[in-house]
Amino acid sequence: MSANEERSFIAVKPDGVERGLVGEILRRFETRGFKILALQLTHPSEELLREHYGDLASKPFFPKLLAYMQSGPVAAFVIQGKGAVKIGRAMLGATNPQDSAPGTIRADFALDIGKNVCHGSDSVESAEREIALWFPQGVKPYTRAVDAVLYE
Ligand code: RTP
Repeated sequence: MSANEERSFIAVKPDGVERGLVGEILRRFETRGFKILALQLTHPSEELLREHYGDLASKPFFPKLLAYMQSGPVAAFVIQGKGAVKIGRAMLGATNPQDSAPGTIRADFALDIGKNVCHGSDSVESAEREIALWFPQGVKPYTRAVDAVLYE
């Protein structure tokens, strides 16, 4: 996979969907130059969420997190492009919106860590694991003429 083909899994959590932020969040990734590779509105099962957040199972906030993530649909999507994981995380902002830098999604749209609007993969390895988990049907690559203009 070339550097320009790096992928990240991004999700607008139920509070973000409820508040009508899906379009705004997608727009930020699209206008930055990322290719939207997959896109779906889904009601994640407890099983999927336990797998997704496996490393957090022992945390005291885990039951609250499961309930939050099942409180409504999640808009799940895959972005592709140079630096997708690192830039994706930077665009979301710090996990706790109280610490998120101005201009990031969480700083612009959230106040509380338990309602922080969005998720983004934290490494290339977790991105590939999360994409396989949320899109078991697979993600089909496609070419865009604009990439010839976007990258040097
Ligand atoms: P995410 O996976 O959602 O992108 O968040 P993250 O990597 O930045 O943060 P992580 O530590 O993996 O936490 C996952 C999600 O759990 C909720 N959380 N609540 N103290 C709390 O109440 C607390 N800590 C974390 C947040 O929704 C966080 O995004």
